[in-house]
Amino acid sequence: RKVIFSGIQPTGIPHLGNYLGALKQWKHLQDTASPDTKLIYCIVDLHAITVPRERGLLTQNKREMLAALLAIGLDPTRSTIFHQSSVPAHSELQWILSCTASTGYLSRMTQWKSKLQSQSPSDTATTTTTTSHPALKHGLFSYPILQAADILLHRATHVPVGDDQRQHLEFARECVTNFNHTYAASVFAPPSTILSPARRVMSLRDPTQKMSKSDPNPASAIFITDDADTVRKKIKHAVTDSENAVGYDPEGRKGVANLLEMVGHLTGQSAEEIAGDMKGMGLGALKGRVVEVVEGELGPIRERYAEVVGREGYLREVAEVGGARARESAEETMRLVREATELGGEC
Ligand code: AQP
Repeated sequence: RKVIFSGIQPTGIPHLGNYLGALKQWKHLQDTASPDTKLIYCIVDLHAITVPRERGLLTQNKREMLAALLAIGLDPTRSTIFHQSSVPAHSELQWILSCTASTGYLSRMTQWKSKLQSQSPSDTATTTTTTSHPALKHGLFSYPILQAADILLHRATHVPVGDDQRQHLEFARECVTNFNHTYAASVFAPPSTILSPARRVMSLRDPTQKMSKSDPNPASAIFITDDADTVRKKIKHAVTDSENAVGYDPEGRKGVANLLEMVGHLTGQSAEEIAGDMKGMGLGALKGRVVEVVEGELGPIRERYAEVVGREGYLREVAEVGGARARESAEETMRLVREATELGGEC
C-alpha cells in the first residue's frame, strides 16, 4: 500500500519556499492519489523545540501551521493531519533507531554542519564535533533520527520534501538497513524521496541562501499570509543585479534566476521560456510579473487562512481526530518493532 508522509516544523508561517518545495506538492498528491493511498502530514513540534523560543510561541505556531495546512487545501477527512507530540511513538521509535544509528554519518550531515557554523564561534566553524559550544544541543545533532522515526513509524513509501531534506531521507534509508540488519527483521522498507520541481527557493535578500522561516529578516521571504501590499514591496526590493535586462543564468545571475523560477513554478512554464517571453524587458517588468503570479496563488490561500485561524474549536477537533488516526497507524508498526526488538513482551 502506498503511504505518503511528510512533515513541517511549526516555526512560523510557511513561506513560498515551503509552499513550492513541499506544501503545494502535498496538496497535489492528496488530490491525485488513488483512494487506497494513505496520506499523513505531520506538524513536527518535537523538531521545533531543538531551538529555544519564548513561552507561548510554540502553541501559537502550531495553531497557525494547522490553519495554514487547511488554507492551502489539505482536507482533514482525506489526509491525516496531526501534531507530532500527540503520538508518543515518534519519540519511542527515535530512541530505538538511535541505538543502531551511526554518529559518524550524523556528523557529516550538511544541515548539522551549517548549524555548527552559524552557532559556533569562528574557531570551531570548521569542526564537526559538538565539544566546544554550549548552544549546540544534542537534539540538533540527532534531529535526522527523529525525522527517520517520523517516516518509518508510518511505514511511508514516499516522502515529498524540498532539496534541503534529501540527505536526511538518505539517512532514513540507512536507518532501515541498520535496524533490519541488527534485528534480522524486515520491519521497514526504504522510503522514496519525491522532490518537487521547486527544489530550492532562494532568499529575496540573499539569493545564495535558501528562503527560510528562521531568517531574522522578514523581507527575505514571502509568507503565505502576507497581504498584497507586503508581497509587492518584498518582491520590488528583491536583490537582483545591475544588469537591467531579463535573462536566465542560474549561476551568474542568481537573484534574477530565483524570480524567473518562482514564476515558472507557479505557471508551469520553464524559467528559460519565461526569460524568452520577456526578452528585451527590464527587471521592473519581471518583478511585476512575479507579483502578479504570486498574488494570484496566495490571495485565495490568505483568505482561507484568515477564515480558519480564528476557529479554535475546529482546529482542536482536526488535531484530535488526526492524532487518533496517527496513533493507530503508529501502533501497527510499533507492534512489529517491539516484537523484533524484544521490548514488548512479558518476561
Ligand atoms: N527554500 C526552500 N525551497 C524549497 N523547499 C523548502 N523547504 C524549506 N525551505 C525551502 C521545504 O519545506 C518543508 C518543510 O520544511 P521545515 O519547516 O520542516 O524545515 P526547513 O527545511 O528547515 O524549512 P525552513 O523554512 O528553513 O524552516 P526553519 O527556518 O525553521 O529551519 C521541507 O520539505 C523542506 O524541504
